[in-house]
Amino acid sequence: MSKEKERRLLRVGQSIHNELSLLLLKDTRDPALLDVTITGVKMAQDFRAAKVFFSMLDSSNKERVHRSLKRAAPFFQGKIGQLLQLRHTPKLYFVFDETPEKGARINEIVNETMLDRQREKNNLSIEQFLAKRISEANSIFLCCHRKPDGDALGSVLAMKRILQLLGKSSVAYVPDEIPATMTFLPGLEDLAHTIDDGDVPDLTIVLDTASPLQLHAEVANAISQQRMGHVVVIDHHDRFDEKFGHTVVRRASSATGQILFDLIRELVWPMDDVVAVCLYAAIVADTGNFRFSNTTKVTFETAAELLNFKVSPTLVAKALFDTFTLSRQRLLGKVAETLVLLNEGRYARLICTRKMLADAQGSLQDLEGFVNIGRNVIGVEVAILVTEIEGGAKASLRSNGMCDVAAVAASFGGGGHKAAAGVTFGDCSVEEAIARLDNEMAKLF
Ligand SMILES: [Mn+2]
Repeated sequence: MSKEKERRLLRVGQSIHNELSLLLLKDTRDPALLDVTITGVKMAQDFRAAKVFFSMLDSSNKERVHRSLKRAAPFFQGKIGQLLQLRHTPKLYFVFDETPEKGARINEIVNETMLDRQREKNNLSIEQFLAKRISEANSIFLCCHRKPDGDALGSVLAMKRILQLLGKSSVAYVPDEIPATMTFLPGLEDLAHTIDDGDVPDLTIVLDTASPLQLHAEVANAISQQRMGHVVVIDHHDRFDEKFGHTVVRRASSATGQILFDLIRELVWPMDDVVAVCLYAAIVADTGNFRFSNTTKVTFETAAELLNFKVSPTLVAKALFDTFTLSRQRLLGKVAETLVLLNEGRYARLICTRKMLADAQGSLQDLEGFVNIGRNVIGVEVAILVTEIEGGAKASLRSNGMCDVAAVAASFGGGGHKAAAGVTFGDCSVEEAIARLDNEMAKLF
């Protein structure tokens, strides 16, 4: 076997090892699998099969655990296939690890997978541990990322209501101004806009937030100074590297609202019309009204369940997606008029000048989504919106998935994904920024 192939086998094996460890922590519902540790993965030479070695703190019920793992193997294979995007998803064969010294190493490995120590001692799942923390807490603080979107705000309001139904009062801190699109959400009047410095909560639940950098600074500071009690993070962003929160419920769900819905089921939390509206809004917001690629069968099943409560899909969709300020509508007309197609109609460009903004009495927030005016034209592969800002310009770049606009943004020091990126030009006129962007975009074809 070549050295290169040997390395690849090891690498794939290690990735499967990591992903399976996380899946066992986060995605498994089977209580028999709670204290299973993956101790090693050995790939077959053709990459089509993998032997997965497992061990347990208490090996007396290893037969039962082995059966559970075999049953769950197709589920794990499916997840591994999605996560690693291999040409062939290897078939997983679970093998009990007989090596005696492996037992002694288990605690070490368990720590590596970020298991909460206390939960480990009590042999609770993360979710059970969360329920225990909540029932023990006398004061609970809720928050989410700055400039909350529908998922963040809906999740905070749903969590506050669930706690209330559990007989727990809480402080939900959202000091941001709530956009008109979200004022229909129930419970906004109970949000806190200031933090009481003297109060140290027992428990803080951070929703829909991948990193403390996304929090309001006063909350992030209080957390880093350990003034927020035990910190729980409930989130769906794909950021496993972030060491943030004492207890982390992070799942690959469409929305944080979806995770809360699943937790309600798993932990038998109460639910009412208020919780249902908030969760429905959260899911609709993050799936773009069931249009984005994160929309799955589970999304629709969850929505159907939520419609058993007093929820109006029409009202929620109209509020979130068809509610605009007058200035935005005026700007829409002005910006649409600037649309030009270049490079045989494959590149669409839109402009918004400061004068247009001033004439419409609009703000930069009004421009959200305008780049799609260009991208949605038949035949267009990439679109940009160039916006004149004080002392420079900025641009949003979108592609239909075939061209990599992140590379274009990167060439000007910007960033983003293949299909959506952004860049800011300081010290440069809007005309100059356009010329430079046109030049770079032309290289894509
Ligand atoms: Mn979200």
